[in-house]
Amino acid sequence: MRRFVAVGAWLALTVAMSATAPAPAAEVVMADSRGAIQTLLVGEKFVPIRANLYLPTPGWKNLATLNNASDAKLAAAGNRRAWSGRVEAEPGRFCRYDEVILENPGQVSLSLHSQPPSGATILTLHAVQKRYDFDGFGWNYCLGVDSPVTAYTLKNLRGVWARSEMLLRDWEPENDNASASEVKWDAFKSKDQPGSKLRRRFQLDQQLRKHGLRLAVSVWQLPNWLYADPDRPTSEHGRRLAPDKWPDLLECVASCLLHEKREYGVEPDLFSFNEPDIGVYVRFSAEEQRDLVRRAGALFQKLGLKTRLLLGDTHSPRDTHVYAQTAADDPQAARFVGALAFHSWGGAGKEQYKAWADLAAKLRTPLLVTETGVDPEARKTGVFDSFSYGLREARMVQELLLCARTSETESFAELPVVTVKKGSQELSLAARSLLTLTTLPK
Ligand SMILES: [Ca+2]
Repeated sequence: MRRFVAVGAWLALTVAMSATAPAPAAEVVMADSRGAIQTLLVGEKFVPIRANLYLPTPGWKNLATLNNASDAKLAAAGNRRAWSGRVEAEPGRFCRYDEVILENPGQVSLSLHSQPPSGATILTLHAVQKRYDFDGFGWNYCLGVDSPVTAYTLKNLRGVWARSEMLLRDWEPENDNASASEVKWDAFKSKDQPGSKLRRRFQLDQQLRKHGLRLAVSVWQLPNWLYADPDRPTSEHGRRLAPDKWPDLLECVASCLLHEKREYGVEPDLFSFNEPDIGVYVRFSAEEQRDLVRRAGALFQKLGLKTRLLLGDTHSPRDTHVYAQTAADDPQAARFVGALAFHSWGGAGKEQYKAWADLAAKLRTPLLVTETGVDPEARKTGVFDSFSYGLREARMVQELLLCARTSETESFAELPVVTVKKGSQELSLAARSLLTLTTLPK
């Protein structure tokens, strides 16, 4: 799909002046030969200011900017400088741009416009062709749940799903007893104290339910005593469950779910381990995940829990469907799968997304994108707080919607087909039962 965005920007920078200061000289904008602004010189001080033009480009390479401009021309007269040129948004297709900077005492004005290549884009809504389903968006409440972001998003955003963390390290920091079949409830319940992180977690799940959200809970970390390598740092990836601790793990998870059901009236819809394919922070082989689905699914059913297994929940969308395939191919496991999921970090090709959609169709379950985003480190670096990152993320969501395909699950509501036509190219937006959970900043 060819995408162009016409970007217009106007910026006025006013520099505070003392009333007793002498008449100021004009401020000076430092820009390169193409018009990309580097700094602003105010008096004798340099103020680092960046202004640029960003164009979405196909695939996952960097966005085209003024740094890629060609045929740039500069015309200067008095306090006015004007640049014009063109930026290659994709091979052989150029956007024109015009930029004007006016420098006045105490104020600098900038205008920046681009024009997409000519040619009409036709959008047609086929309202009678109802073939696809899209459940909606959701949110991850796994990090910084006490931040204002949680309260704000619950109040202001309409979601369908939410994902929270199952805190097994807080639930069973030490083994309750030597038997995995006898739950020592007093030991467990004593961990659920007023003001504890664990209590807050259960209360948050209650809040999410009150907002009408369906709920998936995921385990990130185990208590150290359940790991095969209990002395390794908790932050390391790829740690494994001790082979003889399977019954203890299942007791730990099931008792946590039972406690939440009895004391808080909440039964999560789905349960998973976060990114088990690479072990953030518990690694399971594909066969081990199949066994987890079989064993946990059977135990939940025996205990009367409605919670089903979320299969996959992999760290990336690229060819990772193979990891989930093992459990999907096993009838004893597949019957306990409530949904299929991957994380979209780094993006994927159309065929790679389609492979996930095919697997979801085979399982006849919804396909969830339980973490949607471009860069998993963005919340640490703050890079998400930029125009270019926002564009990349918007494009990713669009591609997720495009590449997931027809739902064969008839019980779901359906959405109409939309066709986009530009020149000789035409494509249909096809969303099957798909959910994206945005990862909220900490
Ligand atoms: Ca135990």
